[in-house]
Amino acid sequence: MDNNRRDFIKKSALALAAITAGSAIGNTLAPAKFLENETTPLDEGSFSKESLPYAYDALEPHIDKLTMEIHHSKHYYGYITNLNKAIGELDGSILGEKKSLNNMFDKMAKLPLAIRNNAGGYYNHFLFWSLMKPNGGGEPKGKLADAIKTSFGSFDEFKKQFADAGMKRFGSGWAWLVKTKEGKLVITSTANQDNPLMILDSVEVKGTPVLALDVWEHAYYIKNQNKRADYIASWWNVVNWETAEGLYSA
Ligand code: MN3
Repeated sequence: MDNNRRDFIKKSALALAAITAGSAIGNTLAPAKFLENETTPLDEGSFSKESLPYAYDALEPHIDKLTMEIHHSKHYYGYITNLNKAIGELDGSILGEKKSLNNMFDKMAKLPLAIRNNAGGYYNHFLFWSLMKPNGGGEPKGKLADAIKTSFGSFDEFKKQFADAGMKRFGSGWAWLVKTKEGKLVITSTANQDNPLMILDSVEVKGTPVLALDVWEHAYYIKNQNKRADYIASWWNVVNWETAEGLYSA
């Protein structure tokens, strides 16, 4: 187990808790519960279905209410249901007592595809919901803004490269801004529900997620049909840069 990665998940959950606790939008996403799931065995044997930290229509007009409702109440809840089922069916000796996401991501190469898809689906969406907010967008501030400028030349150039990563991901997957172990900011993408914390050969860039963009069609087809570029352009208007700054600094 890599202590940096373990620390990251703990710290990012704390950062999210601190950020959302201080926000005016109200939080029912319960990062504390997420943290608990990270640090203790799942005695109850289940990851619970958390509410969104804002209303389904709160991201309108950029992301529409029906998309958010189906995405959250059907797709996201489906990952959690199937994750719990897959954990229940797992040979206990693989994960041992620590049925945390971090332990699963660490041992992903040895775990069934159902765990990979659904643990990833659960965690990736948890980040995704937290990285959006009503009246979001604009530009990051402070250390993250400086790091983006150093790494990519300018915020506009970063946006272009990040959107490209989302556009070029063939089929379903995610675009990521990742802080590597060396502290570098790197843009990457993963297939399906894989993420940069999973120890898998197919995950090209490993590190701390700072931004997560879902480019599965279910994230945009109701409003944008097949036009992923339109969805990505809209998404910049709802980015919660405070959460991203918290993840970067954690
Ligand atoms: Mn999704």
